[in-house]
Amino acid sequence: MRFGVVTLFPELLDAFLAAGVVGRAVKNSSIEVQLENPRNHTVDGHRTVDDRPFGGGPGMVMKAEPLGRAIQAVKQSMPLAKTIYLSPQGRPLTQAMLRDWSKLPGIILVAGRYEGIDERVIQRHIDEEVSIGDYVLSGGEVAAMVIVDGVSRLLPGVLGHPDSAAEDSFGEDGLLDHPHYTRPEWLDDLEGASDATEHEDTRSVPAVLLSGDHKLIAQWRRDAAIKRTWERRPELLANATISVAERKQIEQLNRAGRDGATEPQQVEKNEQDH
Ligand code: 6GU
Repeated sequence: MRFGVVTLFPELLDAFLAAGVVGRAVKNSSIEVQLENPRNHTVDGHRTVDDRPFGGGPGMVMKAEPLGRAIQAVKQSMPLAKTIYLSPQGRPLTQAMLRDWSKLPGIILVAGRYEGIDERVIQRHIDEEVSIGDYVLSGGEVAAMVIVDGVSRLLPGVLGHPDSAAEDSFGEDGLLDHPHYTRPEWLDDLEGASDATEHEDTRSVPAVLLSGDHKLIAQWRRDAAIKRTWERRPELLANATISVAERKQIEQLNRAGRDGATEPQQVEKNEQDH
């Protein structure tokens, strides 16, 4: 898979492309990343990449010509790539989109800075505008890294274990992940540790995980994933792959949640922060 990233700050990606899962994917040529700086596509002495917005107002806008030339330079080396502009106005990113894109030969990611980019660049060069969430960042570079990471780890041979990507939270089944534990079996109280969990055992590991009974362990993990999704992201259950028996389990949780003393869940409307 080939990635192109068009950015005024290519150095922001250097450490990201050198470390961890993505770093390994670069080193073993599972992915190839071309960084292209619009600054290198200016023709004026000041190497100007931004200008004041027509119509007035605060902030600056990325100029069309250097940005357009940088995108074209990347397209030349990856003619079959999909070109994505990162902005809060875009379509919200999902795991399903990352899965689709992992089958493409190439992805060109255009990171804006300032108040935005000249709209004509979007009209001429962009296949899709994508947002990574309902908040505002100073530029698209972090979002570009999100996409490079999320797509790369879905490529064959990039993760160590072939099941690793399939067993993720938001894997094929659309559920959140179950909790994870490793050694030691018993964790002593630490000086200064939080007492916010006084009603929960934060020292031991659920006994079933030490039982060696793989069928029972798989069942516990499945239950835990469903319970967590129900508690934290109930709206995901509508599209999750769930058996009839598990649907009944969820209805049971809903009844207990309504009648019992547990926290009421919020399903109707998301909180707005203003
Ligand atoms: Cl993709 N870019 C920027 N600049 N801000 C964002 C975003 C993208 N997604 C959410 N906020």
